[in-house]
Amino acid sequence: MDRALADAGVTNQAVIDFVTQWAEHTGAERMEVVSASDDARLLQEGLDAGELQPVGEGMYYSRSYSKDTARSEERTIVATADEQDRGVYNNWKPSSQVRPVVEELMKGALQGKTMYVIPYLMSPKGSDLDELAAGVELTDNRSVVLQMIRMARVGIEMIDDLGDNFVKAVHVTGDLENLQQGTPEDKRNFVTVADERTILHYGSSYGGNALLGKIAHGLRQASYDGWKNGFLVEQFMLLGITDKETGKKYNIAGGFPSASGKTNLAMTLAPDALGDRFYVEFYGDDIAWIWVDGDGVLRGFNPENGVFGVAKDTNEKTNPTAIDAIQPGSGAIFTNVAYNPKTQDVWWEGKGPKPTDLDGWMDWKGEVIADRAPEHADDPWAHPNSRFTTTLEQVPNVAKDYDDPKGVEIHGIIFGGRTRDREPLIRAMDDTAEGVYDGLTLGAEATAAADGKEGVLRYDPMSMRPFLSYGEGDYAQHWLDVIGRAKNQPVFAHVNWFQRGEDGRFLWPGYRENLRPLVWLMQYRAGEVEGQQTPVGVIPKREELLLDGLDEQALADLDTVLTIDKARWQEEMANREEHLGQFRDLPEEIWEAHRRVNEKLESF
Ligand code: GTP
Ligand code: SPV
Ligand code: MN
Repeated sequence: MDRALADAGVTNQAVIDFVTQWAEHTGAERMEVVSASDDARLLQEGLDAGELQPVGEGMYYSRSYSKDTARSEERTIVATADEQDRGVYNNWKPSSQVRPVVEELMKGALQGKTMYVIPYLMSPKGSDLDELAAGVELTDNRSVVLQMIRMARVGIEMIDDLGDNFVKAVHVTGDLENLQQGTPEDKRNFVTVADERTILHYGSSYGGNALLGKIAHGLRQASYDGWKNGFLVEQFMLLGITDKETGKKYNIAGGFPSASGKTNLAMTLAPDALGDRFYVEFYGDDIAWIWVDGDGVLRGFNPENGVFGVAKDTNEKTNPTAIDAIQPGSGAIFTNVAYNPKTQDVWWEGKGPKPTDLDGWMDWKGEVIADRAPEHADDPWAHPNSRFTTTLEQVPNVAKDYDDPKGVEIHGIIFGGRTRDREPLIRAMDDTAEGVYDGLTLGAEATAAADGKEGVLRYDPMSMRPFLSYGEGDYAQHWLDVIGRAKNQPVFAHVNWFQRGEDGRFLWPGYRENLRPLVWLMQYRAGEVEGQQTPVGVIPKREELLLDGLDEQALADLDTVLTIDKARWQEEMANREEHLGQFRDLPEEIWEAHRRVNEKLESF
């Protein structure tokens, strides 16, 4: 075991101690320290073992166990020694109570197996946050290693010089067919011991449950670290828009709940979407770390190295950029989509026409589609939370400075979600407290990204509900403190691409067209348009939006998505009061913002 560490060039004694202790505890038979340069070999091993299947040249398919296809929010716990860290949403438990439970589940669990050691950095190397971005994930699962290589910067050289400053992350897959997922006897436990910077996840090989650098560290642990160290960690996309006419560039960060449009927004606003005037650059699609630098400038970066995107409805028309990023040779991995071993092809709902020749096609469960019983004929081929994994490098409009450890200036912060009524296309807010209040009251329909939640209306503060690590009142105060320190106050906005008509259709075409309201927001911030005041923010005047090329139906529906429904909003305000009322120590500034909006609505 020690040899494996020495051969891999690990000299950091704290890493050696951590790995050795867990190798003993789990009883691992072998150990392998991995780096990004091991990718080709591990892919071949995965293919040979049947864990992966080829998709054309240089792309891969994997299927996870059918009861293990999304994050489990009920089984996710934040543990610390201090009960003050208990929030409404973080599922807080005392670490003295939960740590022993997971440790017991992991004891001896790797007998006869290989323990992969994944040293990683959740940041571009060389940032001021390196010490908080470093981690070592231990896992028994080769597919998890391959995903981590895509999603993080992996290799001992990333962290060997950082001493004990790394997150200790242990992942054990467990016997997936005998974990009683979703029953009262559920054995899965996904624990972040935030004050010990330790992550212990047992019982899944899927995405946010298993790629510990991404969600458990990059969002959950990091939000705790950010609270203690003065920066924000959010489930945000990050993009830049340049107006070639004025030469100005605006960077916008934004929170949308899981599977609600971050990847698509950050990627698909391709340069040609609105004629030739704007240039759009991709920075990140799921996580942003945001801070105020020594000059008082609000900045942020994407700590990830890749994209773990929702496959459903990704196609040449909705998101050509994503399609470009998952071409032969890209190294992309598709998970839980439909697969055809004969043609080595993949398919998902909304990819394009459904294959008419069923020969060879298998659905996300691995069942032969041609053999389906009649009552299952219309079941989806792909799981609604099926995904593709690819690296930032593969994204054609990735920003030149995407891996600059200094990050980029942030000019705007937006929130949005799946909201079928009430929320207009866009409303801007200049006041920071009102912007923070707006984020805290983000309400939307939940999606298939979490087990058993699809369609339920719920509040999801800043889109961080599943990832919050401490109390919401403290979280709100932290937001006010960090943004308050910036000399470049960002403009805030709430957007909604998902308003529906009475017939259920989306009233706004969305996807690439979402550039139009964002351009309006840039122009609003620059004082080039003034919009119209409403109690809940400034919304565009119809003529201020760039409408060239927008289709007839969208033009006809436009007035509806630019309307504030007073009665519906007043109903919402009562719900908000109840929602905010649950939070301990909510700052008075947030209540004041709530009351201001209420008063404005009354006289509207
Ligand atoms: P996570 O990775 O789970 O955090 O999700 P995300 O917020 O990045 O979601 P993503 O962009 O992958 O979108 C999820 C689903 O919403 C996909 O099926 C998209 O096709 C769909 N979607 C995204 N943008 C739009 C839009 O503007 N309009 C409509 N109607 N659907 C959209
Ligand atoms: C999400 O669920 O918000 C994701 C995907 O980004 S996962 O990595 O599975 O958490
Ligand atoms: Mn996400």
